Amino acid sequence: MAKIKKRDLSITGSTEFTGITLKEPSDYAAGMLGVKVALQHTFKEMGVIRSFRGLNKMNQKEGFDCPGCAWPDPEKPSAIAEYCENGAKALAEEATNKKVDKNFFEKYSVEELSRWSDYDIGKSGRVVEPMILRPDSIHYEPISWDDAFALIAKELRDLNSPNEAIFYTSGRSSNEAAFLYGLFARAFGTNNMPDCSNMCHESSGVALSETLGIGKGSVKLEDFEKAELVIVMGQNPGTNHPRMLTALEKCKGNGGKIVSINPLEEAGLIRFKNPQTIKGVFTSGETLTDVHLQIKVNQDVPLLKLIMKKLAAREENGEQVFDRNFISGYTEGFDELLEDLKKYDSNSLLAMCGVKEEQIDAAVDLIAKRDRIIICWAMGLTQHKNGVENIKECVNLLLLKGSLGKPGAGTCPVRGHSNVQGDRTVGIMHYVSKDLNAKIKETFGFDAPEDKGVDTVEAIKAMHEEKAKVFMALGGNFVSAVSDTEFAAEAFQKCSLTVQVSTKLNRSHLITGKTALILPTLGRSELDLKDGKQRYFTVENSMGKVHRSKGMLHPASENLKSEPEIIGGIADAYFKGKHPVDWATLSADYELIREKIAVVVNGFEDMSAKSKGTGFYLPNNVRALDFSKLPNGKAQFSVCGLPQHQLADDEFLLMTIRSHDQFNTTIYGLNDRYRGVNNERRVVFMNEKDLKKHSLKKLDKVDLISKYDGKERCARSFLVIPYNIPEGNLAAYFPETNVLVPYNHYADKSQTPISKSIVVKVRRPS
Ligand SMILES: Nc1nc2c(c(=O)[nH]1)N[C@H]1C(S)=C(S)[C@@H](COP(=O)(O)OP(=O)(O)OC[C@H]3O[C@@H](n4cnc5c(=O)[nH]c(N)nc54)[C@H](O)[C@@H]3O)O[C@H]1N2
Ligand SMILES: Nc1nc2c(c(=O)[nH]1)N[C@H]1C(S)=C(S)[C@@H](COP(=O)(O)OP(=O)(O)OC[C@H]3O[C@@H](n4cnc5c(=O)[nH]c(N)nc54)[C@H](O)[C@@H]3O)O[C@H]1N2
Ligand SMILES: [Mo]
Repeated sequence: MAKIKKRDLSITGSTEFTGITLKEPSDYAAGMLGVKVALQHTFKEMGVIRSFRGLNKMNQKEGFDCPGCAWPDPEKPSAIAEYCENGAKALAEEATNKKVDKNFFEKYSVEELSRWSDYDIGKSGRVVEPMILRPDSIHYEPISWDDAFALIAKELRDLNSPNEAIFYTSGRSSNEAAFLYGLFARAFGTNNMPDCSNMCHESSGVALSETLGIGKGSVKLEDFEKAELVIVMGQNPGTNHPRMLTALEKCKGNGGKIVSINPLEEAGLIRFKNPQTIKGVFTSGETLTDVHLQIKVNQDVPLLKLIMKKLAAREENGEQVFDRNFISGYTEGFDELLEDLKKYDSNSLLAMCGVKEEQIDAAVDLIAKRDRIIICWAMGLTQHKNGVENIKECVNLLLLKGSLGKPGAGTCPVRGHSNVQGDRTVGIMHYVSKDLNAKIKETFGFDAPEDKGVDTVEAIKAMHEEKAKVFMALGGNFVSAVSDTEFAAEAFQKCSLTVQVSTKLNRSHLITGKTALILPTLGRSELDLKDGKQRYFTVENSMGKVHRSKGMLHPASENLKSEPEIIGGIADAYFKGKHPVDWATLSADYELIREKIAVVVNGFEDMSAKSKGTGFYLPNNVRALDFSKLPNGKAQFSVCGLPQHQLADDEFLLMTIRSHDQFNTTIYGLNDRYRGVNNERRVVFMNEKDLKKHSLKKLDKVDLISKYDGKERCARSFLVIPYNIPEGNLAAYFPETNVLVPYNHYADKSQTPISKSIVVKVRRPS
């Protein structure tokens, strides 16, 4: 193969249009069309028999956990199907029959592949053997597992300090794999453990820890049946958590109400046609949202302040709106909150959020008269400069109403990846936990490092400054998922080694360090056999419940290893038997890993037995109304400021969102069915008035430009779509728009990128 000096890569792939057609946006989610689309995807990728074998076991007891989102399974899973359209697509993507092998890489160079779109890269199939990209080559070639482990061990040994290595995790790993990975990083000597939740619910974790003493939500699935009111903020459940619609439907069926707060009128929040009910199949389905507040992007704090002012005014007029007993018994900071609210002028708040006052009054009326209230939220709240305060303001409202620690009430940050919460619980974090370190010392006999590691933002910076040289990822697609694609790609390419433990091919295999390894692993749905016996993993869902997941489909190749085996292989090659942990034995025996988790991590005692059936809940102090870890033993009200955006007349706030046909950077297809867009991802949704103002017509071609700290960034070639979105706001899909997000602009305290409020201009290409 030809010697090369520099790989000539395309950092962002193809920007070609794919042939758009437009329809009216849908006013309902799911229905029989959803079932049809789900089966189309699985049949195409997996064939008919394998599709039904897989789908029948997904989210069932003794089956495997859906590799999609983290929404919990009901106590009694449906006998017909406990999965949604997008879960079926996630399975199709993982269990595809297509293979990426040595012939594939002989045929295509990394240079050539880098010019493909993310869709085409992903559709090439499952990686079936370990591959290496050597410094002098533009083609991956096979490598044996042992040689791959030895190479990683050597690179790690050559570092000047353990902090020159970074160990990233995406939220699909099991508890067992994540625990082992965290243990290895600490044994190696670093807390450099960024993870996808840094870009996701970190803002929720910070806000909830500071106000309620636990970085997780407090509701259980059954609370949706008991809730009188569910407020859904900054979340698109119809696409990203479709099984949540069943919970919302039950809430409505029991007389509950739903308020949605979103700049878009998402189909899933309007109406749900449950394909498993007669009503869903033969009628127009269940209307979900009672009041929709079409808020301007990032104006949730002004809206919540206005709602709380209106509630306080009712209370002053003698109506009993606040839960005074709860406030005096369990909280601190109530008077300061009320004092602060007085400083704001209601009309200015109203103008900021851009919602009609009658609608806000309708929501206030629903809130005033109810106390079993759940607030759900996702990326629409977390990915802003004030992401942490957005969530603290939600907590304020729940505290005023006493809507915590009782049935049908509480916080519900709706998690993303299927085990992102579990990975954090069992030790994937870049900060230091003294308790965890002490338990590790006691159990494994080594000292875990005591200096804070890097999160995703700091990881990019460290690689760019060449302070970190080895990057390893347990799943995910770091280059495409993080902000500032071009900067991140430069950072990656400065590394001496990048290692990806992956199922499918993605851009982080093409934009790489000088040497790159792809270590192919078993997916969730696949049979994991050891000495002829079927093994299982455990995962934690969005509501803190841990349960088993047991794959059963024939693996994509005989040459795959499970994640714990890969981690164990690297650790064993690195330590060569000179470490208190017997890595080879531990990584081969998941039961032994579970025994260790049970002693190291709080709440996992006896986990093997307890994880059977529907599993067990981890401890949650909010459910028990125990705030003893917080100042004065009380839940904390917070005084939050207003979001600050000084936009010029020709500037917009852009939110980067998911289409109905993707899982983060994995592109299932090119349609966004509910929003009426077919066969195209390079689109930007814009208000009709803004089109006129900028003399634009439907489907005009534009570039999107952001400028931060004097640096201009450009995302090329988008088609303008007139859409029901507030004036001054835009929406477009990620990861295509990640080139626009400056890596060094993020939420205060949580460092979550500002992916939902990027200041941009729209420019006609010259
Ligand atoms: N099928 C599928 N399922 C997924 C994923 C996927 O990509 N595909 N991803 C998984 C992951 S990792 C995650 S984190 C979740 C993401 O789940 P979501 O957070 O639902 O995903 P987004 O598409 O980012 O949608 C954000 C929503 O917030 C709204 N929004 C944006 N800005 C604001 C704002 O300022 N205020 C308010 N009130 N609303 C706003 C948008 O209009 C949109 O409806 O889904 C998980 N599940
Ligand atoms: N602009 C913008 N950027 C965003 C967001 C946004 O809303 N806007 N959202 C952010 C959010 S919420 C998140 S969570 C991140 C997601 O960031 P990541 O988690 O890093 O990205 P994914 O696209 O979910 O990763 C997909 C890859 O994971 C690998 N994979 C899949 N299953 C498995 C498995 O079982 N094991 C292993 N080892 N690998 C597997 C496959 O190779 C696949 O290509 O992106 C963030 N980036
Ligand atoms: Mo996420």
